[in-house]
Amino acid sequence: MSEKREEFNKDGYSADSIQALEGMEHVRMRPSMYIGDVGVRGLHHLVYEVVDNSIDEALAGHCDNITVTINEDNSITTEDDGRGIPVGLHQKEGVSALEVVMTKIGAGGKFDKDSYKVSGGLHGVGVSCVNALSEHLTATVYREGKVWEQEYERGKALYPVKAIGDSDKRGTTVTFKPDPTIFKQTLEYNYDTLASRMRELAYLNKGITVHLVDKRSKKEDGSFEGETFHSEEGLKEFITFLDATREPLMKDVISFEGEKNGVPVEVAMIYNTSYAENLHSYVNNINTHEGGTHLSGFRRGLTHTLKKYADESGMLDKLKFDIAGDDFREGLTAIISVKVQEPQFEGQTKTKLGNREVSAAVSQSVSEMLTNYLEEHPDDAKIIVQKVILAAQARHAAQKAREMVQRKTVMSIGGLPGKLSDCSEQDPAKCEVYLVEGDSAGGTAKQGRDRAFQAILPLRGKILNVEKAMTHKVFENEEIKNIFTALGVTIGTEEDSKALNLSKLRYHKIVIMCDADIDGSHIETLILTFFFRYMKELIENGHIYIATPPLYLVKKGAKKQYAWSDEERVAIMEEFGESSKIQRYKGLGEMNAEQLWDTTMNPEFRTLRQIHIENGVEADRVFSMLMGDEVPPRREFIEKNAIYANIDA
Ligand code: 0RA
Repeated sequence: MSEKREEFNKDGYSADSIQALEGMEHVRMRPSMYIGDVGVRGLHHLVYEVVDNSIDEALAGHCDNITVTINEDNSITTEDDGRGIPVGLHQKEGVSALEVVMTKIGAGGKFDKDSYKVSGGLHGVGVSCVNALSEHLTATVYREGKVWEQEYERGKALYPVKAIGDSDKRGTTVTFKPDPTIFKQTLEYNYDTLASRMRELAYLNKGITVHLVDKRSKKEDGSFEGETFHSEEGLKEFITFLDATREPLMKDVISFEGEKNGVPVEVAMIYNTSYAENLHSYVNNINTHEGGTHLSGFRRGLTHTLKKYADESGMLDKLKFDIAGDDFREGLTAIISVKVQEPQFEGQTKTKLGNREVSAAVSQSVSEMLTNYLEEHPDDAKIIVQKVILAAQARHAAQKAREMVQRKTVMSIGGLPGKLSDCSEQDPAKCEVYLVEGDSAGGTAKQGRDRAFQAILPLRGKILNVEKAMTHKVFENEEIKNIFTALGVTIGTEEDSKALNLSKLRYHKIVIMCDADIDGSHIETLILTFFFRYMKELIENGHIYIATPPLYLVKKGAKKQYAWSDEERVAIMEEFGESSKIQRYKGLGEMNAEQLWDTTMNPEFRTLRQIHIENGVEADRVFSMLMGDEVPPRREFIEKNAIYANIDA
């Protein structure tokens, strides 16, 4: 690299790289524009961004292994055995290609036109963005018999790339430590979050091996916690993993892959005995949870093919009902993964594919491949058609039940459930409703609340497990009807029987308040399952919260303090000294109205946990596992609880 040195000024930068720096400054000024947010999500996003580069290298056929290590200090190291980022002079920029990749926004792998580059994180911003947002980053490249290195601080190179040794290895290693002045909320990596993403990447890119190592936790034998993810069959195995606790209707997962009009399409699907539709779609390894053209293409191809097959089989001849699109997807779990060269992302969270051409490509691929499959597997074909007929029958029953709910909702005055104690405020943005476990706690909450803006809806004991119930049973259930009418939410339009209408939502905060024990957690999960399956948008729009009642009251004389955990209790007892008295709250019912207000309902002091969906695919799997047929390992879930975020609200 020595002959290039003259081109650097005294700080080691060429004129062009100064321009690049301005881009980097912009990333630091507006990080959310590049990585979504600077909270937990953004922090994890940094890892995905770096790993995506290695995945690209693997997709180009040059890399088999990727290792992600969470270091003891919560810095991250990613290693791959690819070709290594080039270290030679980049003609236009006048510095090494490595420095360009690391310090120029949007540089990516542009100088390698042959590579089939389709991955790239949610925002596709590249590793330079991670560099800009790291207090320190080291890039090490093994290439051409040498080890090359360059370090950076907050995106600025500390010295030109240098050779630091010899090696016959090939690959790229990046270690970065997120900048605490940017990530103010937390710097701590969550193992499970990274594990879900690495597992997902292994399923989406079959053949690649992804290792995850957590150096923060040592096992008894001295090795570190970690997992290795590898899938030979890709999406097919992903479906098996997702549906592990559902009962399949067929022996094998249906899977196919092909390419239409330059769009590679991969699909895997299975029908199970449940009533839920679980479609997950990906574009360039990104979960498009708002769907888009690839998903609508899949739906169209599926409906068209199955309908044609069913018509021709004569199985529909005696049917008195029409068959709707939904009916073809009841009990269906499917994953659609496409690779698009220039994806256009739309929607609120930029996770909806907009490219029009993809719709036809997917629909044609699915039609062709599924038609072949049905012809070759007549037994499976018959099972699917029977399931569709059952779904159509159930839908008609559900339609009737739903109309009942609607009718009640429309007449809003007098139509509200008798058990609802409404608030006086009319502006939904200022209103809250507490869904309270049990009538007695409901009574306490009613006394304790601020009736100006807090409404109370007591729910009787365990609400229906919607995961196991047919749709019409859900709409016939008293408690669930009450939730719909109290919230002012209606469901189903002419075109889409599952569309939610939230325009008349009566409360912007919906707070689930249950006992702080295992039963309470179970009820919480039942209610969350209901929202996840039937009113997902309420979760996505941030309307759903969980109240956190205290576990203990510690008293000494006139002094009293509440504790939400055993550690807190111990700390308070130490502070109060000997002879402090402890009351353990086994349920909401043991608190009086004033205590409930002080600890759990008063906006000034309470902590509400806002529910958000971190990973829709994983959330789907967890709900089906918890609430499906198999005895649920609920306790473990409640302790680990991956879908909650603790946020003050
Ligand atoms: C562009 C060209 C070449 C390699 C890469 C990019 C590359 C980038 C990353 C990022 C992480 N790991 C990576 N591995 C490789 C190689 C071009 C060549 O050798 O001909």
